[in-house]
Amino acid sequence: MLLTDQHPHNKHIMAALLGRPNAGKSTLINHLIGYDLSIVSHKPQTTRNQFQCAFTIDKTEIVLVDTPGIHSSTLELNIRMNGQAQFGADGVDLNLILIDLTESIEGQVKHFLKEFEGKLARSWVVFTKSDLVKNLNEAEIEEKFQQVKSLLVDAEKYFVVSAKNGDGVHLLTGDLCDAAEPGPHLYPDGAVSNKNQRFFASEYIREQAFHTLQDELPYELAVVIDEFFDAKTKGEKTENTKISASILVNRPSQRAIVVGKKGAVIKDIGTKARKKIEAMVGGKVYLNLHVKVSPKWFKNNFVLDEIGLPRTQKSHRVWRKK
Ligand SMILES: Nc1nc2c(ncn2[C@@H]2O[C@H](COP(=O)(O)OP(=O)(O)OP(=O)(O)O)[C@@H](O)[C@H]2O)c(=O)[nH]1
Ligand SMILES: [Mg+2]
Repeated sequence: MLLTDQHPHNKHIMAALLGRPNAGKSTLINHLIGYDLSIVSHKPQTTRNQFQCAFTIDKTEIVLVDTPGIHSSTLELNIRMNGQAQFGADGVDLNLILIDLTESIEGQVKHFLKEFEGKLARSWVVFTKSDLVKNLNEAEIEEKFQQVKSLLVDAEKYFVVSAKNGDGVHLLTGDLCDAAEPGPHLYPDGAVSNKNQRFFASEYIREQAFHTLQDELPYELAVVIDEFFDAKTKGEKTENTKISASILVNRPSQRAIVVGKKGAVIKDIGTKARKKIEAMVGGKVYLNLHVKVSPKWFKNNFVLDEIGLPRTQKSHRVWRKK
């Protein structure tokens, strides 16, 4: 569809969701678009790449940018993740600053401002996880907002939401629709993201690794898709989608944990990830997983580029493959 073929009353707004790790950015996006597109876990730093997710309400298209949570680290992987959050906020109409009501407000905003001081466009504050706070009253929330405003002076207004039970979410979407400007939709044909199925396949494998593996291991692990063959119909026979992926770990001992006894752990990760990928592609998937030791992959320029994390201005000098 050509942009000029669109309905003359179409409206559009793009907003970046920003905040500390675990603030609930990806969960809120999934709640709004109506299914589990973005990966979520109770561990911080789950999201590594920024990407867009689109949905429409009447003739208004709302494009939300999911971003990695802002955190302090000198590790190249983490520097690039913070860079992704900045990149995600670049050129948007609005920033939604997500603040977890169960954590210290000041701590969250101060950390966040270290990366974003002076770089933010228009911002609204979204207090999240309201279902976890008992007897929340308006005066308390107003006080918290004033606390935020003392650090983030341009914050225009606030919302209180729960992505778990949907409380307050309609007020946010209502105001997003009101703030949208007349203009063409970026995703007129119903696509939901600027990332492809190959990207989400790698995310769904990593998500299961995050859920299954303990301690620091998920942070020392990356997923690279080696081959992705779409399902093809030949005559009456539809072939399965075939995916080969490598799970990279830092040390040989980690490889043994990810593989598990007689391959039990990798099999479990693969089965769960395959089900989610099948739901995404709408057909059968043959998923082949390998675990590879790639020492210090999180400092390796080649690997970081491969997983969609380009260098930032704060990047270290990093290893290059000769
Ligand atoms: N009870 C409750 N839990 C929530 C809510 N929103 C998010 N969570 C939980 O909070 C944890 C973190 O959620 P995510 O959506 O992954 O947070 P995030 O901000 O995307 O985190 P990063 O990707 O690490 O930056 C998960 O365990 C979610 O289930 C909420 O409204 N209520
Ligand atoms: Mg996330």
